[in-house]
This record gives sequence, C-alpha cells and structure tokens, in this order.
Amino acid sequence: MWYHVEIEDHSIISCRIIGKFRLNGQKLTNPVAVGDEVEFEMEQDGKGIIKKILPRKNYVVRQSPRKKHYLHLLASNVDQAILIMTIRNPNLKQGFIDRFLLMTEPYNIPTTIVFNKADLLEEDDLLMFEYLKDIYEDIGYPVFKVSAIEGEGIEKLREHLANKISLIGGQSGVGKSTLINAVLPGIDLRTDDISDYTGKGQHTTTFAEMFQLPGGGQIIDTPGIKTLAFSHLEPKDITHNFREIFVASEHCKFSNCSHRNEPKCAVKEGVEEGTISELRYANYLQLMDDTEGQNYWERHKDM
Ligand SMILES: Nc1nc2c(ncn2[C@@H]2O[C@H](COP(=O)(O)OP(=O)(O)OP(=O)(O)O)[C@@H](O)[C@H]2O)c(=O)[nH]1
Ligand SMILES: [Mg+2]
Ligand SMILES: [Zn+2]
Repeated sequence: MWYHVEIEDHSIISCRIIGKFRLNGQKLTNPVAVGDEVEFEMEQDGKGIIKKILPRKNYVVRQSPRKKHYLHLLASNVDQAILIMTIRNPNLKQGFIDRFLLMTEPYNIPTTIVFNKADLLEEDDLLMFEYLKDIYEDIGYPVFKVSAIEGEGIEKLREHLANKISLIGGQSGVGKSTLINAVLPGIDLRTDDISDYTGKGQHTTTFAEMFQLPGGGQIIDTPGIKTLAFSHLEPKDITHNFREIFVASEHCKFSNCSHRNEPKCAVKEGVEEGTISELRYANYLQLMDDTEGQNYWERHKDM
C-alpha cells in the first residue's frame, strides 16, 4: 500500500508504512488516513517510509465493513464534515444521517447535511426535505439543498467550504464526486452511473483523496459508505452523541437513564412535548438496541 504524502513545496512523495498501528487500543485496517500529518524518511529510490504519525486533532472512524473487530479511519484533522444525501436516486435512507453523526459528534466536528440532486425532487420530496431540514437545523446542523448538475446552491456550498478542511461523505451514488467537480471545475473526478443503488454496485471513488481549494482550504472526497455499524461503541456513546438527548438528560431522574422505560425521563417528556424530534428519538432507540445486541454477542462469543 502506497500513501501519497504532500510536502512543503506541494510535491507528492509515495510512502510506505511499516508496523502495526492502533487507535485507542483498537486495531485499524488502515494505519494512516487522509488528513494525517506524518514524518517520513527518504529511501534511495526516491520513495519514503513513514516513521511517525503526528498527534491528531480529531478523526472520523467507523467499524471496518470487512473486519468486524477492526476500525476504519476515514480521515483525520478535519474542520468540518459535509454529509451528502439524496431523497431520490438513490432513495432516502434517513437513518443514515444519525449514524453518520455518530462519527462526527464525539469530536464535535461541525457537520452540514447537503441534499444533492435537487433537480429530481417532486412536491412530496420537497416536503420531506423541509421536514428533515427543520429537524436538523433545530439542533444545530445546517441543511442545504443543491444540484451538482444544474448548479443550484453550488455557490453557497463553495462559500461554506472556503478556508476549511472538509470531509465529504455519504453513500455511493449520491454525487459526492460530481459535487466536488462542480465546486472545483477543472479537477474532473471520475463519476459514474450506478446501475444498482441497493448498494451492491461498484463504488466509483475507491480511495479518499484531498484537493486544494483555489482560495484556501481543502476538500476530501471519500468512497461511498454502504453501511455504518458501530460494534466499537457502547450504549453510553449513543446517549452522549445525540446532542439534544444529551442536553435534556441532565433533567432525567436517573443519572444513568437510558431514556427508554425509566420514570421521570426528561427525554421522553421532550418527545411528548415536541421539543425532541420523534424521528431522532426512534433512531436513538434503534441504535441503542443495535449496540446492546452487538455487545451481547460480543460478551458471549466464546459460548
Ligand atoms: N440528476 C442529478 N444527478 C446527479 C447529480 N449529482 C450527481 N448526479 C449523478 O449521480 C451519479 C453518481 O455520482 P458520483 O459523483 O459518482 O457519486 P459518488 O457519491 O461520488 O459515488 P461513489 O464515488 O461511488 O461514492 C452520476 O451519474 C452523476 O451524474 C445531481 O445534482 N442531479
Ligand atoms: Mg465518488
Ligand atoms: Zn431519560
């Protein structure tokens, strides 16, 4: 595996890395990620060997899709994340938003949700967009509507990206690379029609790559994410990273309230009163169940 390391004069050195690397004691499928700062030594052949990864300001990590007990590092040292979603083509998978936010909340990485392919939206789809926009903007995540093909919203997105390091993430086929092409004309990233939107289709972008914005800042294109699973998380990580649920939990009767069946639960009250979105709460319960289920089998795997 070769990593492209950019040096001060902006030239690129191909580097390898030797040894095993861990993150908080957990095994990683990839020792370095886009956005990492590294120290390396030059070899005689003009290639380098990475000797050290500098401390990370933050990182975005998930369970490896191939190896359950490994983590996959998506990117490090980012200023913000931009989650690209679609309502049509591929059809909306709303649960993906809250799963994605579980990767960015632990480090408080500001996240914007961008609905692409606005040109395909019909009346009902626009209502769905407004519904989700209200929910997420209410809890502090900006929500945009853009069309990479027709140019709607691209200037606003470009301004939003200026002078920042932005991770662009989302499922395959939502138009991440097409959007980067629209924001940065001339870089001409490969994009493709994906015949099979169920997720079995080929990913067009196969590795994460960082691009310079002309006025300053960087943008990171990443391969499409099929599913997001979190066997490395515990129920308390879910509780802490649904931000409005965490804020409300201060007023629950029990300090270790799981916000499911406990009496005098401020979160359940919030859902009833409408200050906490029912959709978010349903997703929260689902993720709590998932994590507990996983951990159950984890604890009993030797049986
Ligand atoms: N109608 C419409 N189609 C779009 C838009 N943006 C992208 N597409 C199309 O969606 C398809 C997938 O676009 P890509 O940019 O390759 O998607 P991606 O998210 O980078 O996919 P991966 O690299 O596999 O993760 C292409 O056929 C694009 O032309 C848009 O705003 N409107
Ligand atoms: Mg792509
Ligand atoms: Zn509670």
